Amino acid sequence: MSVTLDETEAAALAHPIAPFLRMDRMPHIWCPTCGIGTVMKCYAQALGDSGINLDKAAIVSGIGCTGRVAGYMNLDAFHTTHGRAIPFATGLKLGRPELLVTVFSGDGDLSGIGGNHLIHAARRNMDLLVILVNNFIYGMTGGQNAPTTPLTARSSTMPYGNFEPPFNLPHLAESCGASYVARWTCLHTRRLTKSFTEAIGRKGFRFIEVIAPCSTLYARLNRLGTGFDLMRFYHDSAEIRHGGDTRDVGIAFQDKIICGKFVDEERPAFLELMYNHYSKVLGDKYVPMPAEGGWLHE
Ligand SMILES: Cc1ncc(C[n+]2csc(CCOP(=O)(O)OP(=O)(O)O)c2C)c(N)n1
Ligand code: SF4
Ligand SMILES: [Mg+2]
Repeated sequence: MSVTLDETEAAALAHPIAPFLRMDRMPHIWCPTCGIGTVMKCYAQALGDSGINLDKAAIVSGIGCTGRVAGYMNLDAFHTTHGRAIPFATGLKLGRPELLVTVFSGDGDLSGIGGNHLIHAARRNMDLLVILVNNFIYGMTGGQNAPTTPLTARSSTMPYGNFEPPFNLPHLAESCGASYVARWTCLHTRRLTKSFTEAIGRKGFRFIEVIAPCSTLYARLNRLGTGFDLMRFYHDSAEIRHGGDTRDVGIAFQDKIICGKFVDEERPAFLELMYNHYSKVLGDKYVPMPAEGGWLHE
């Protein structure tokens, strides 16, 4: 039986995730078996599960293959400059405190060029949900070494294997002050969706790292097979350790991947701290930012 293009398009539009996506922007740019689309699908599903009004959700990405996500989501979306998604999102959250502001970007974007913003947003317990897709490499620009490339793994700029120690991102986020820290792979679609849904409902700096294959560059340079082979590897190598000590969750090349929710603490978040402080020192003179933004809307 042959399927026509019209039938394929109709089936795509009828998909439960379609209302969360800008279907007019499909097909997406990602390579077959790249993991980013799966992570985006889990996020869309979590938005639906959380019941949030989509007019109250905004998404901010930097540059990279993962950075394309903002452009595909049917939300108020901002595709910002490389490494600057977190400061942009911070400004947005301060100006429109009632919004759920999600940063969705890559390991290079958020922990390389944007690493300084990452640590300071965590330190402030800024009210942001940060989803970092870690494919161990700079995907979009040709597979250069990233701050997440495991020791000995090959990249286009380390053809004889990486000798720079990589970041252990959950530990970095926790030690800087993040109040929610989790890691999953894109094979763990149900757990990942649940984690996103849970984090949507929290305040403060919520950091979720998702290990996902760059099947075109990282897998090819390291002869790891196809994206499907990587999914099999995730299946065999992932170990779930809720509450695990983040000091022990660093990733070695083709070794086990510790997943789970590592941190979930109730701590005063940035907006709450700011409100309490100014209310105390300024009293009635303090006018907090109202919902729907401030003076720009008067
Ligand atoms: C200021 C600046 N420097 C460098 C680049 C080139 N650049 C674009 S994307 C990227 C790396 C993205 O890597 P990552 O965030 O891991 O995303 P991925 O493509 O792997 O999803 C780089 C270096 C740029 N666009 N702007
Ligand atoms: S280059 Fe890698 S990260 Fe980018 S779309 Fe292709 S598989 Fe995904
Ligand atoms: Mg990357």
